[in-house]
Amino acid sequence: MESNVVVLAFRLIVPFKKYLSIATFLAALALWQQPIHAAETAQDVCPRPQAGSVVAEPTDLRSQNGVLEVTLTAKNAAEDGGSVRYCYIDAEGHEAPNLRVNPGDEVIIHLKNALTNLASTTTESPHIHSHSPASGGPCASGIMSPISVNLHFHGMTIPPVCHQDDVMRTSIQPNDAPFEYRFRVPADEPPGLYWYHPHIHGFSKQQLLGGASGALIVEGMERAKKEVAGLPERVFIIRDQDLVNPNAPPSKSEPVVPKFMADKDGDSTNNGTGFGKPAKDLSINYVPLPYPDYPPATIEMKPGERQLWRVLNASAITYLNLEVLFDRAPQPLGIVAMDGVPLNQNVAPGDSVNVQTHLGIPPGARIEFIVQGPPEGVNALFVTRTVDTGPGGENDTNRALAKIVATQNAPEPQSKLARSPEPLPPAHEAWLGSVQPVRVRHLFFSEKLADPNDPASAVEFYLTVDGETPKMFDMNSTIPNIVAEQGTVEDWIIENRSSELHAFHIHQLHFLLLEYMGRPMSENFLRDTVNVPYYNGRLLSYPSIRVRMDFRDPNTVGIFPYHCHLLEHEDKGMMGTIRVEPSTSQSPAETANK
Ligand SMILES: [Cu+2]
Repeated sequence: MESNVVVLAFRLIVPFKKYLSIATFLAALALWQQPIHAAETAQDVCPRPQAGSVVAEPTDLRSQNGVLEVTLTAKNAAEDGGSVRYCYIDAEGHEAPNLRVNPGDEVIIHLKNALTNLASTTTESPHIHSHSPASGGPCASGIMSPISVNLHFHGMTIPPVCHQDDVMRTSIQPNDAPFEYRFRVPADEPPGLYWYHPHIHGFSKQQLLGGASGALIVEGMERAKKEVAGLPERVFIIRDQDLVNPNAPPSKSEPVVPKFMADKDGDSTNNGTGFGKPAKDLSINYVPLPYPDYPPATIEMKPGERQLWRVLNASAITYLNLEVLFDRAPQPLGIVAMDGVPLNQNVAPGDSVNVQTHLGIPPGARIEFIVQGPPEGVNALFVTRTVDTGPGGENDTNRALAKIVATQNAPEPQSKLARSPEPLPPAHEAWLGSVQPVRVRHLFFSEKLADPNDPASAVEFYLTVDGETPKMFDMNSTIPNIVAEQGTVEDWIIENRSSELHAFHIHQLHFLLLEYMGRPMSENFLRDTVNVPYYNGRLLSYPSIRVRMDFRDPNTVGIFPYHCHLLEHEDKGMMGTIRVEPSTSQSPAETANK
């Protein structure tokens, strides 16, 4: 069955021509990220494992008596190649800890900004504003610089206000006092994998590439999916980063990419072959997987053991297409949740576990699935296959993430799901698919060269409400692009008029994918990030998706963004804002209570 979008979204479309280059922008960025000569190295500040290491689980920080209180410090340091590492460190020095909470818990995070300005003192850095009391403080300044920091709790239905999940104005500067985030996990937040990352517009890509991200887990998956009760669980965070060996030729074991498909800087734009130089290196729980040989990390499991794998694509721009291979044969993976939402919670009885052999995951998305470990002695790999991102997209190559080693001596995973869980109460809201939308909106992704006559000029990125003139998102704009009303649901049709993939994401809520490329979908789960296929120049209409947006939760009231989750695109303008106004009518439930 190809009806599942996990498969559909990545059906190969043969690229025809490539013409967009991001190299100019990358080079310009690198110019002011000059290495500093300080006693502390990047390895001291944000330590990272060696290539080939055993994949270690991030440290678990669990809520106690209904409260999770942690201190996170944002740090950075220049690497030799000119890239900058970023990390969030907890009070004990653990990098990117897993924040584990229960529905209804209170979360308190003291966020300290210990970022240093790594720009050369002789070069003026772009967009860096000095912080002064006049700027309004962390809740109002809106300062967006490479040394500003904040937190977005991706996927969580919590209010878009300062100290909770606002990213439009909230910005903490290096000299600010520790900033307090304090919010309550909604009692009905679906159990699953969410994540935290900085959302400093203009600098998101750079901070994510540097490694600033971590997992936020709402406990209780076993209460929604009895199939995972008692299973050991693993959290795998796939991040991307600048190439460690940017000038290396491809590995000799790879087929040669025909010259006409290679980009002028090597291979960093999509050549459609699955080989050649990728746009970015990947890492798994910070174990680097550097081009050109991609030495895999190591995952140890007991032979034949079943585990729940929770995989977060925390990449800034790299798509994943995950597979588990035993002696080169793809293995069945039992999907239980997407984007933090368990499958089939609200609809009529049906398949509870969706079995697939490959899993397409756009940047920002998460997938949780049951894996059975290999028997001892079998050559097993966890890989990502190439993704055709379109002629204008990045080259996301085939590569191994980890070899899976079956051994009786494998350590017990540090976290296990409860064996006899109490089932979750039934949802109190109607399934989104059965609610009548109050309106249909049309939006589109598009791109334009800043100078149409110069193919080397910068690319501008737009996400536009149909009927308006495309323009790059302006952080200073106070007029929302869309106004909606709490308590309603809307259908949005989102087109892609560009020659590369984009990943649509909206804060504060989940949506239901109704149509993909004009074909109706029957998904029994919700998403917060979805791939939008690219235009190949030959189709009679632009590729599109149709999603049902859910504004029923009172926590969606306020102003928040929607954007492309390829963060280079977001940083360069592919974003808009929505204002959800309080409901003007009483909900049927409120009326019934009177
Ligand atoms: Cu995009």
